[in-house]
Amino acid sequence: AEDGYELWLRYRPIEAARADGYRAFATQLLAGAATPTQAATREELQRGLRGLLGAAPPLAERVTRDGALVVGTPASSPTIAGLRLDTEGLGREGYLIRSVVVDGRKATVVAANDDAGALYGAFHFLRLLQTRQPLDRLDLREVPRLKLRVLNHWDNLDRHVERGYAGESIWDWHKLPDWRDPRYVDYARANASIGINGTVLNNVNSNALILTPMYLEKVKALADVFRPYGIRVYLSARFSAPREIGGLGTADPLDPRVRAWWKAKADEIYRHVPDFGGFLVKANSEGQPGPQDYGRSHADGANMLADAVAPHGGVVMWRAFVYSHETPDDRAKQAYAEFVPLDGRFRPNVMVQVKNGAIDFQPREPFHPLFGAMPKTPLMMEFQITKEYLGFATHLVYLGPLFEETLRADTKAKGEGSTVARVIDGSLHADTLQDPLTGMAGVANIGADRNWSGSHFDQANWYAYGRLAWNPDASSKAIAEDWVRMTFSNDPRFVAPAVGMMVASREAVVDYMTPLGLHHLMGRGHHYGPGPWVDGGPRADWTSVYYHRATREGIGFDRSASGSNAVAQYAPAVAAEFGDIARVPEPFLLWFHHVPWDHRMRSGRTLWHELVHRYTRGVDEVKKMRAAWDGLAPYVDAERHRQVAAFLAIQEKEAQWWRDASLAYWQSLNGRALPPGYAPPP
Ligand code: GCW
Repeated sequence: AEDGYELWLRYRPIEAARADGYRAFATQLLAGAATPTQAATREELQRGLRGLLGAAPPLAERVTRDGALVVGTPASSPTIAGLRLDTEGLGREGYLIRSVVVDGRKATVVAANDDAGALYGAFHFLRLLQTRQPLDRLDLREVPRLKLRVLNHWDNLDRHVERGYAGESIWDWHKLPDWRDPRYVDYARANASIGINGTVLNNVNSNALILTPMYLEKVKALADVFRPYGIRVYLSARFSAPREIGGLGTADPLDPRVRAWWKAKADEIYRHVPDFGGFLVKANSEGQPGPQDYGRSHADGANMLADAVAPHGGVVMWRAFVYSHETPDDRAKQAYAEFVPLDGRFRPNVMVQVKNGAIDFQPREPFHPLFGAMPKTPLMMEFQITKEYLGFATHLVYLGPLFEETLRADTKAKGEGSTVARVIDGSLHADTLQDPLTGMAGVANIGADRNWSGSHFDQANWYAYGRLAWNPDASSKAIAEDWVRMTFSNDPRFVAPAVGMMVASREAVVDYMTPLGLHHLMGRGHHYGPGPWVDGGPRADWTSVYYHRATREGIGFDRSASGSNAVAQYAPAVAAEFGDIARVPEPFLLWFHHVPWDHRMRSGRTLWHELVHRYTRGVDEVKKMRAAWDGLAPYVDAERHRQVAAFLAIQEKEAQWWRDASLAYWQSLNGRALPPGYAPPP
């Protein structure tokens, strides 16, 4: 059935007219199987080529025909050793793909320094066929720009995934360690195919049970499945674990008993999982325990854990997503206020993991002010792949443009061109940080649904995340095109419209949910559907009115010098731009300013008219997406076509709901009519 289980690794037969051309590049396969990673690589190539070309090429020890495919490392392959390729600078994970001549025969070589690189190169070679690229004259060289490319699973150990919209968790803890669901292998293959090399198994709102012997057996079983695919396992550590499962009366990071407990715990984990990656920690945020409970800093907490894993080569990913209702100031300012004073105080095996924006995974946020502001601390990007605030699994929203927009944003921390991508890849602060850890985390959208992600198009968000973690300067549009070709069809009549839908979908959701810098106006708690009227309750920053501040006169959060002055957390050139109502980019207008309804926009419309226009434009865009998808029926199997179409119908209905409910609420405050031409539907 076309249920989406195979993701982008479908390997369906290449159309007959072109298949022979490709067969000429896979007449023999030279690939070892001396290690588990080599075996996995060879198996993937055989599976892929069998599917794409009808038969896997015969295995060979030497190149004896034109069209051989040679995969491996100088150590695993005498043929590759003989080619004396320049593999310097490729590291463990980089690779070359080259058209070469071996003993007078034409061949394609996928070469790396290490098995992991060869595995990634093999997936890349398959992708060239899957996307119908020419294979003559190949000269590709790929090295990942970030060292740690990890998924964060918000798994609660009971099959429930916090903010998961794709069914239950794929981690079947109850049946582990003895039953290893074959799906774990497919999960590892999919991740390896896009270069993901780490996975944090459990929720950042962590349950200390994961650190008990019973669970460590299960963690070990998963790590054993993932290891051949170059994927390391990490765990979210609950800061109060020494009290909860360690029998200590305290979790104070400076208490020697606490330090000894974590050291022993780390040693125990490494006995189960010798290549354990390390810990992810959410501390002193949203009620989670942390070092501040003992008057200690984030650095004290992170460094204690870092010291425990350092002898084993482990790392600590310490989250900067901190906010607490005790802080009366603008919530957007808290992370910067707590972390910038700690710059330079973290151990080298600590990374501070920063969400893309300062609030919380909104459809659009300006880049987080911490990027560029901690030149002595490695900062890791945290994106949310699961669409908590973007319509869950039913709304088609391709997140590639969102990720790309953040990565390309210019922090101007060291003048023009100081992009967020250059902060996280370490190049911007090379003078203050030598060979730092680098990385990106993505909050996974994966669950036990047959299609993994809750919808077919949400698979693209997992895919794009991986590709951008490998190369943060990649084009989200080009990635969408690869994904469409691999997942659906190479027919140009399908590719261009499908990519067009995806690329337009992000701006559409911004328009129909939170245009012009509005944010956090979703229903309380579940975050689904409009709730700009949400007020009252336990804390101010769980209301919508806190964020939009709309009155009869105007709307928006004044974060300029006359307001919370959050703009001052950016580099001066950026602060000057964001803080000036005349210069702020309009997509961030109401993020940074409280603006009268009659404010004149660049379009010539008043702010009120512009808002109405944008909400309406968002709905219209979804209508266009629906129409485009209807026209694509001839190129897609009925099963997937039908589900996408049904979800788009939901999205259109709900885009209209967002628009109508939001506008009606704003009208209840400003008493204004809808401009002519924007009347509500009968
Ligand atoms: O996005 C918010 C979510 C919480 C989440 C928190 C966080 C894991 O609403 O569900 O908790 O952020 O990132 O820690």
